[in-house]
Amino acid sequence: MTRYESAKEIYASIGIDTEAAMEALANLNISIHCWQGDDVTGFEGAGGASGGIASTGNYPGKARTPKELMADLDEALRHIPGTHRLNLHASYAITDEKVDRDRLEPRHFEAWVQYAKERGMGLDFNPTLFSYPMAADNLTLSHPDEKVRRFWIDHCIACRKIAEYFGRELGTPSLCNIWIPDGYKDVPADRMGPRRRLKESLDEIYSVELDSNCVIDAVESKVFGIGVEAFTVGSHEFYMNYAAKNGILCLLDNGHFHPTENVADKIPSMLLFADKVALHVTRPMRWDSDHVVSYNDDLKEIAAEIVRCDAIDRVVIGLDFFDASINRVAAWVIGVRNMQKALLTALLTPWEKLRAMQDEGNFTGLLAWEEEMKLCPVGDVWNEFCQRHQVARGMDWLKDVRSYEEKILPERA
Ligand code: RNT
Ligand code: ZN
Repeated sequence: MTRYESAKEIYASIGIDTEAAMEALANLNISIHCWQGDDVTGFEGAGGASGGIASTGNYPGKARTPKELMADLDEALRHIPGTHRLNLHASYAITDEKVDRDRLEPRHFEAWVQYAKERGMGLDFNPTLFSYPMAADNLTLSHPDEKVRRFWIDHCIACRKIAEYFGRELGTPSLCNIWIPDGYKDVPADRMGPRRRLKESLDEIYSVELDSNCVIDAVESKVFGIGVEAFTVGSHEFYMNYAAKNGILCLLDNGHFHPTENVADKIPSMLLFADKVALHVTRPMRWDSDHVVSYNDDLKEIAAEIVRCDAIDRVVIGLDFFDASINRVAAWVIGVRNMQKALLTALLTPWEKLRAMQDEGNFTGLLAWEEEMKLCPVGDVWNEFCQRHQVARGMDWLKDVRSYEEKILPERA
C-alpha cells in the first residue's frame, strides 16, 4: 500500500473523501503577487518601497528587469501545483519611455497580458500610490492639496481601466485593489477632514462605470505604517463601511490589524454582509513585516474559515509578502505552497461532524477531535496532489531552485 492509499483509508474512516479534497484544491487559484520577486521595486527606476512599508534583507540576485522577473516567476510556477493568478502593481508597467502614473494605459501592460495568456493565468491589479515623488509626504487620495489628489485620482481611474482590459483580454475579472499609505506620524488635530477627502476621492474614482464582468473593485485598510504610526486615514472601519455602502469588496490583509486580533474570525462576519471578501495573506511578526507565509495556526485558521463557511468561491485569495533576506524564488514557492497546504488541511477536516458537536454542546468531543485531526496524514495527500500536478513532491523542488540560482547569479552580479 502506498502512503497515499493508506492516508486515503484513514480519512475515509472519518468520512472524508481525499479525492474530492484534491479536486477542490485544484480549482482553488491563488493570486500570486509579482512584488516578492524584486522587493516591491517595480520598473520605474525608483529605489525600494516607501509609504510605511519596507522589505528588509539583501539576498543577492533580485530581478531588475521585466525579463528577469518573468523568468523568476516561471521558475517559481514550475514548483507550484495548479494554475493560479498573477497580481501586478502599476509600478510594473513595461514601457520604453517614462510614463507618469496618471497617464498609464492598457498598452503599457501588453507584455504582462501576453505572459498571462501563455500560461493560462488571470491577472489582478493594484494602483501604486507609494514610492513616488508625488507621495513623498505619505499623503495621496486624502491630501489637502487638490493638485495632488487629482493626480492620484487620475492614477486610480487609469488603473481601473487597465484592470478592465486585463479582464476582457483574459476572460476572467481582474481584482483592482486600492491601498494608500496616507497617515500621520503624530496625533492629528483633524481625523475627519482627511477621511472626508479620501471618501470624496474614492467616490470620484468609482463614479467611472466599467464592465463589472471584467473588473472587481476592492479597498484595503490598515492600522499603521512605519513613519505614520499615529493615524491611518484608510482604517478598517472606514473601508468596511465604504465597501458595504458602495458595493465593492473589502480587502483584509492579515498584517493590517492589531497583533492579537484574529483576522480569520472576521471572514464569516464579512461574508454575512457582502457577496465576496478579498484577502492579502501575509505573516506579520510584531508588526506588518510581510514575512513569507508559514503553515502556522493563523494560516490554517484563515483557510479553515474559507472552507467551513462554504466560501471557496466568495473569498478572493491573494498573497502579500516580500522577504529580501532569502532566495526570492524559494520565498514564492514556500509561501504559495503553504497557502495550498493550509487549504488542503481545511478540506480534509470533518467540519459537519465538528459543527454538530458544537451545536450539541459536546465541547469535550470537539476538543478531542480537533486535536486528533492535527496528526492526520495531510502530508501524504499533499505529496499525491503535487505528483498528480507534475510538480516536485516534498523537498525536491529546492534543488531545482538552487541550480536556477547558480545560473542567474553571475548574470545579475
Ligand atoms: C501595504 C499593503 C499593500 C502592499 C502591496 C505592495 O501595507 O499591504 O497591499 O503590501 O500593495
Ligand atoms: Zn496588502
